[in-house]
Amino acid sequence: MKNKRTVTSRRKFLKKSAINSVAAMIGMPLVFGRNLTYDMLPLVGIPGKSDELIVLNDRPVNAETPAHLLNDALTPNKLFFVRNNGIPPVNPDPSNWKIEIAGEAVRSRKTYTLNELKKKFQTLSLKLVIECGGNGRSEFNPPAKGNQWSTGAVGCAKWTGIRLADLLNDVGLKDSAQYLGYYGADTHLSGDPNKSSISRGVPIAKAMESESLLAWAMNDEDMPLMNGHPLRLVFGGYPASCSGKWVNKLVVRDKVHDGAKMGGQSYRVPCKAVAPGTKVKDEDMCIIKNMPVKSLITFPKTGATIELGQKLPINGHAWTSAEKVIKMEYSIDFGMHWKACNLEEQANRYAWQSFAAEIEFPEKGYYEIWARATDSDNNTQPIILPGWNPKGYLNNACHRIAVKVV
Ligand SMILES: Nc1nc2c(c(=O)[nH]1)N[C@H]1C(S)=C(S)[C@@H](COP(=O)(O)O)O[C@H]1N2
Ligand SMILES: [Mo]
Repeated sequence: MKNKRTVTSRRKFLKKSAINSVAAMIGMPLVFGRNLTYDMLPLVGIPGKSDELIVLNDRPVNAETPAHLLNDALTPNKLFFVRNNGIPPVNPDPSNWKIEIAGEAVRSRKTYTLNELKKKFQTLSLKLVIECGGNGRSEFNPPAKGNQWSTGAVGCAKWTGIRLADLLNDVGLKDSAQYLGYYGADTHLSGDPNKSSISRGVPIAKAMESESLLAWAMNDEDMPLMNGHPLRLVFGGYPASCSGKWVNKLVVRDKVHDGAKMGGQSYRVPCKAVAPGTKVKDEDMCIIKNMPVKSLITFPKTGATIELGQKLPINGHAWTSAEKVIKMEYSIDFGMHWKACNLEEQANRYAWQSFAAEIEFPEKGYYEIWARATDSDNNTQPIILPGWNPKGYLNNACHRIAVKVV
């Protein structure tokens, strides 16, 4: 009992400003809002998000996009998936936002306001895919613990911000710089202010790539709170866990960053392939770097019915961490024969490329459409689950949908 009371008293009740901002979101007064704590935000759905997202967890919020809602060339903000490890900041203020650059490999620490970033550095926009390393986890057998993402922990948005390299060059790095780590303003699920929910990062070479961004806008709008408003990192081609949200501190390290979820089994896979179900020691696990080539059929929705003699148009997107996707194919006979799709040119590196095809079916019956992408490194998607790993990362198996021809 005593214990319980201490826990309760540590919970933070909503401040007036937060009550007002939630009320603004819902569009009506939150009458007993003062009785709510920060970890009990109202059940009105995920702020800024469509209720068509599939919610896998509400504490922390994790929601994915059904494949047929990813059909747009750029994923609309309200449909972009959400993967939180902790509790997002409430009502972060862009006009007061600061980011500190520290760590043992900077010449000297510096702090910038968001407004300074906007004024001082060149602004650019890039179309970049971010995909959670655990996307596709639900297909693992034996199953892997964690959010059971099917195919929808991925999206491609137009992100606007500055090059991370411009900022790091302005700060000045020592030769010893090896890794970039981030910290965000979200809080740990326990409420303990000294713990971060996640603090990952990327090797310094990735941080300095010209597509690595610190972004404040998404598809020409303010970024939704759930996607890191007002400032986040965006690293296409790497697991999205590297793309820190609500970032208020970056550290340039002279070794691999050792923040929360960098070690142990998190975002790491066996350095050498293991048999399904194998327990792997932490020291035999390696950090995930580049994400594999992948694609998704976004039209039609699985289960579609068409009449014999009609041509079925299909659409989707393909992406890779290699230079680009060079070939997209589909099969309607369970992988015995493959035909080419039309594949769009890439807007910029790490943007997804849309594909299309028109399919004719030989007779009435049940079909599956399988799709597979091949990238410029000559990697092709496998038909079944590739390399099983304990936490269920990096499933880039072909996407398949069902079609009935009547
Ligand atoms: N500060 C912070 N950054 C974060 C996370 C988080 O929980 N907190 N989740 C990471 C993970 S695991 C993923 S997959 C992506 C998800 O980005 P999204 O929610 O904008 O889709 O954000 C990453 N950045
Ligand atoms: Mo993730």
